[in-house]
Amino acid sequence: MRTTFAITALLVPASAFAQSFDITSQDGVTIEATPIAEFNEPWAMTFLPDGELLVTEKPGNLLLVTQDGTRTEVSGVPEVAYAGQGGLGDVVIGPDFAESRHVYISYAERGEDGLQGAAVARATLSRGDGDPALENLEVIWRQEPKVSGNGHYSHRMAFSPDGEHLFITSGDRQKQTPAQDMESALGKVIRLNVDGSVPDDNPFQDEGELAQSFWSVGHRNLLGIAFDGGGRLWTHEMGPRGGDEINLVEPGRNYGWPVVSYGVNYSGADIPDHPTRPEFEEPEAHWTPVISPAGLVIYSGDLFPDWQGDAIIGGLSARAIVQVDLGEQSDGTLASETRRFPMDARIREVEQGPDGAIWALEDRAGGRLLRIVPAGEG
Ligand SMILES: [Ca+2]
Repeated sequence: MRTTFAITALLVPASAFAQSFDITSQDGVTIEATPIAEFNEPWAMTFLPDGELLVTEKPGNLLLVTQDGTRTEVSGVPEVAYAGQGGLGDVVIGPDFAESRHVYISYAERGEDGLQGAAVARATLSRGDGDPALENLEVIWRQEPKVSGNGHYSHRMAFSPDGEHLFITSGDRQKQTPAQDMESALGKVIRLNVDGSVPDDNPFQDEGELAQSFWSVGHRNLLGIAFDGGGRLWTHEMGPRGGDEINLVEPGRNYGWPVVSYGVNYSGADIPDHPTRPEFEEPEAHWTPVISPAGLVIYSGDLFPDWQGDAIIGGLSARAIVQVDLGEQSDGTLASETRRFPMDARIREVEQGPDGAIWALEDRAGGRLLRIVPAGEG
């Protein structure tokens, strides 16, 4: 009988379990989420032009997923350093994907002496007659220097709206002070040409070769980066104990970590707030207690017309989807949390689907892919 039960369970399609559920924000807005598929430590996703998704799993798997949850493994992923916060990271498609089929992945890689660092590779996503594969994979960026530990790689990616440049978040690797060091790529936002070469119009031209790849400095752990409809670049980053931030990122600016923060160190030692040091950029909004932001999309769809231009952020410790208005606020900043939806799970990643639905990935083993629409429209 046991065998029969097991076989029966395997034959039931995943969609049979896809019971939609409603989530209501504290201000009474209700959304409806439908589970589409489950993953093992999903980390990032992106949509292809045909509406299928690429989903990464931190242990090193890349999956091609249809909107009804059918998954196919994509071969050709390089070996990743899977430990702690490290492993396979982000996935984005190239601006010219329709012609080139270029896919960019980020991941943690091992170096010598047990040291590790983030890397970004570009490959061609082949379909052909067989299973999907990454081909002609080429590493186009390596986070320098490799260091010990396996936290704060960041390695999230976004392309500029004109398709000319790739932006990569490079976390401080929990080493803090390198974020202010122009001879270290840790704690920076990186700007490259789409082939990985360094543009000659980046802001730090006279501070050494490595610094020529920097767009902004003084960052901690940035798990979200996105351009808004007006071409402005936004990132969020995790503070230490308190002090999560959303920042409008402009070239050549210094965002202050670890000299200033609205948080305090895990040791309990205070860190001066931003206004004490006007040479550093103030975040547009900050959170204490933290939300642990992961994943960022600036909404532009029609399903939630009132949300156009808002930032949608996954919250790990907040176990929520956090909506942030990006516009002139009464306190002079450009961002303010509007509402949050309690998801009863750590949210690792958010995306906007082709029809304007919001898609979210829960964190950790068994993390579900959720399709989210206004309540009653599922
Ligand atoms: Ca994504």
